[in-house]
Amino acid sequence: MRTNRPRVTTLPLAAFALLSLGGAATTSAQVPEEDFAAATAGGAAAGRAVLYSCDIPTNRVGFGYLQERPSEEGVKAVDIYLRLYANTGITRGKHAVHIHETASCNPCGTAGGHFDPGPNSNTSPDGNHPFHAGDLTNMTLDRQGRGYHMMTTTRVTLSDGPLSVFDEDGSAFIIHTNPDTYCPEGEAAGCAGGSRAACGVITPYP
Ligand SMILES: [Cu+2]
Repeated sequence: MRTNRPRVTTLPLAAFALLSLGGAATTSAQVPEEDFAAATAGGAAAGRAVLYSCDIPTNRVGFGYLQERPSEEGVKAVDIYLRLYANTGITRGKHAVHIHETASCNPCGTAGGHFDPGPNSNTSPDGNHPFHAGDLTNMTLDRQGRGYHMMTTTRVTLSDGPLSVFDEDGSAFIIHTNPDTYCPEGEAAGCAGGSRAACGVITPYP
């Protein structure tokens, strides 16, 4: 299987800036990946993850960026951007995306359940879904298995605090094989996306 590693990446900040200006949602702003460091130099907490295939763990299949918006609020807004490359073996269509509870991808099962800190924590992947802190929205891949995904969550933080993804054992993104149904009937096997297709440990960035 081939791993596609393009030379340029799409800068999430640029895309969000376009959105906030009222422009059409677009991910066309192409800048070198390294420029993300400059864009986050303002001191906002940020994170990144390199995504690897769960079937062939040496295959890099994409990446993710996270950036917390500076604010004095106890609950923060975190912008998340994910990209999956073409031809990685991950199929077209919708795929569940979550933050899982442990910074481990070898194998993907070691990422554990869904990130859900707090006194009522319930990390069961198919139970307590979609109420976990780490539950995110589906991403859609095109015919070649390529996709971009942007979302904003207020369920987690990157800075210190009770909702931080950088807790004692860290956190990881998981892209699942199937779509997330958000489990409308309650706990049902596979309702949160089933088996794991890609995994990326989230690390502070830069
Ligand atoms: Cu998951």
